[in-house]
Amino acid sequence: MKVLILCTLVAAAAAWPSFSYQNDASGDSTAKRQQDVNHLLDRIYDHLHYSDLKQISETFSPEADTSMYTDGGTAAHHLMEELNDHRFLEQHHWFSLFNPRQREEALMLFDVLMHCKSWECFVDNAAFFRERMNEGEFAYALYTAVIHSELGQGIVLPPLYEITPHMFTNSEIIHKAYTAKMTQTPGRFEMKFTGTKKNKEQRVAYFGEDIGLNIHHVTWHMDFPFWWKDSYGYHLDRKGELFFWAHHQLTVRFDAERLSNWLDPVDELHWERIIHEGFAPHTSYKYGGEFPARPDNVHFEDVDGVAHVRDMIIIESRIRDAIAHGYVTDNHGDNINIRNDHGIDVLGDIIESSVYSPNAQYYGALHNTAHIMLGRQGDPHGKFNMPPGVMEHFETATRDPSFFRLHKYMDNIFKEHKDSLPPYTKADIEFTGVAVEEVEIVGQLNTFFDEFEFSLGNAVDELEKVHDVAISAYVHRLNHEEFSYKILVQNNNEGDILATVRIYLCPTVDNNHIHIPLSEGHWTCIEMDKFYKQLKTGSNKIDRKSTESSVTVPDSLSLAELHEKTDQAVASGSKLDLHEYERSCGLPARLLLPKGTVNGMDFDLFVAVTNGDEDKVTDHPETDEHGGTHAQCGAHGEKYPDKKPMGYPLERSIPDERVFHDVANINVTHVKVFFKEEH
Ligand code: CUO
Repeated sequence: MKVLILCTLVAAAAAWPSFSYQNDASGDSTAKRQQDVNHLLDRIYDHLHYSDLKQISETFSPEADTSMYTDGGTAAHHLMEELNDHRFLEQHHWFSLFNPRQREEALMLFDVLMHCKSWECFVDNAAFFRERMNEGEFAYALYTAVIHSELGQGIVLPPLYEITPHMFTNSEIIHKAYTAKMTQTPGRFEMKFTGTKKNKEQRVAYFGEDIGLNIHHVTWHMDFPFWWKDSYGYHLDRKGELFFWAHHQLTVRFDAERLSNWLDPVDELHWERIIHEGFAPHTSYKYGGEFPARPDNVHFEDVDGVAHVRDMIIIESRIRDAIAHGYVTDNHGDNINIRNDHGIDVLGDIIESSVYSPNAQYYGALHNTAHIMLGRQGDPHGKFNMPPGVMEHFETATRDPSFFRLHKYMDNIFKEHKDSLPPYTKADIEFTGVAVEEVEIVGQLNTFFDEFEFSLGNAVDELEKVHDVAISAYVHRLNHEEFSYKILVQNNNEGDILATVRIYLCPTVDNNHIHIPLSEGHWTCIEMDKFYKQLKTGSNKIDRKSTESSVTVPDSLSLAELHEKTDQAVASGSKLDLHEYERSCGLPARLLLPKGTVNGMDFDLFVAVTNGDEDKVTDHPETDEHGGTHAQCGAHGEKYPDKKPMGYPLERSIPDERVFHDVANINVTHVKVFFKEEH
């Protein structure tokens, strides 16, 4: 069995793309490719506005020259058959990735784009099918193909909240935008968080409804799609573990926001108990009406055509059984040992479930099915012909408090597995000769709400005789002052050594002001940063800025900025380098700190400096950027740049926290996070 796994890994590694050029095979510059993508996505619900693309869409024939594809035109032929048979979902209709047929259609186009040898083929097919396919399917296929095709290297995808604003904006604001357009009156509208103060959950709506967080979440699922097959070109390294870790971090962040707002941690979902929180989304589809609401305290209902509640309980117990046994059974009847570092990756694939699941027949798709079950509780038998719920779209799911209940539930299953592994010993976590002597925060851990504006230009329809007017929404977003860490490390070894520095922020006091010991609190720590550092002999001072965190990404460029920079580069023939914006997956940098409280919320800053030579996967780990957001989003097309389990060394049970206090290479410093009402 071991030999077989190794062979598979070697084969997958050989297929990884190089992702290393500025121009594609046909010589198209990054600027031109970026401009094509900007134009393809511009006013997505309307016909193409740019004459070159418009002409392509009218004259191009996807099957005329099959030598432009790496599969001899098989995918294009398949898609054309569906088109000619009039089987496509109509335009001006909602699209949900969880709808199997709609997903299949979007992936047929994705498949065509992934098989293009040149950018010309890519853009010709995109223009052709944009005019003929459902807009949501088209946008999904284009986004994922730009992310995963080598031809998309260097292209920045515009923020989805400006391409499909309905999925990110309250219905009230969208109505105001229409009025502004029809009355030709420019408008700038304040978007408030959903609900009223009568609902305690509204206190933390700023987190689940943060448009940057929504982008991180939806893009994570595009970077690591559950439908991904390695035949698309390469293997997504540690996808199952990343599913666990990225969502574990969303869960602990949400709980830290709750603590900041005098709320208890979120409780887990339970199939046989009521769903406590209802949700009224106040959000509408562009086409398809209002997102359905769910009242408080409903019992889980079977959902016609999806699953019985009983199925979910059975699947859960099969997974828990596997954890208790320490192995899963694959679809050939062979056992895969999960009581090791790799087990979490297998479990992630099983629980989501993704195509990587070794036995989806037996272990089902607990997470994906749960999203649909929760999305449909307002109309479980389809009596009212309601469109899918917010839980059935990754861009809207975190708005619903049941999202965090669901993910707490799955997080606890992952914890059951992590608790089944032996705790780390002193020898495991020690870094001989290395001591972290002091950790200091330079600056203040101060948070505040900022005001952010984004365009609603794409929310309203295009009309020939009605001119565009400036329409935007502004929202309040959690932000923080920039700070940096000063870490003094003594290296008593002879010569330079490579270190991995991991920084976590762990709440230390619960909502009743009871101290949380590390034996419990280790599971609630927020990952702040992870990086490699070469240590010279003697004393070392590490200065690391909050903005350098490998967990976060900077604010996206607006659509207008993206158009402007691109058009300038194309017009002047200059190089377009937007690489710092290339990854949209990653927590927005301004969300790095939880809100905290006015009087200061207590945390332990946990800094572990361990042996980097044991962790590295490349020769120059200190200078490799790995896309800058690798901690929870991996590195595109590359191995995850850290061999240790995600969450190391805090992810296993800690029955005796003295093990951590006894090693010199781990430092715990008490800090407070202050929320500034006036900033
Ligand atoms: Cu991200 Cu449930 O996995 O939404």
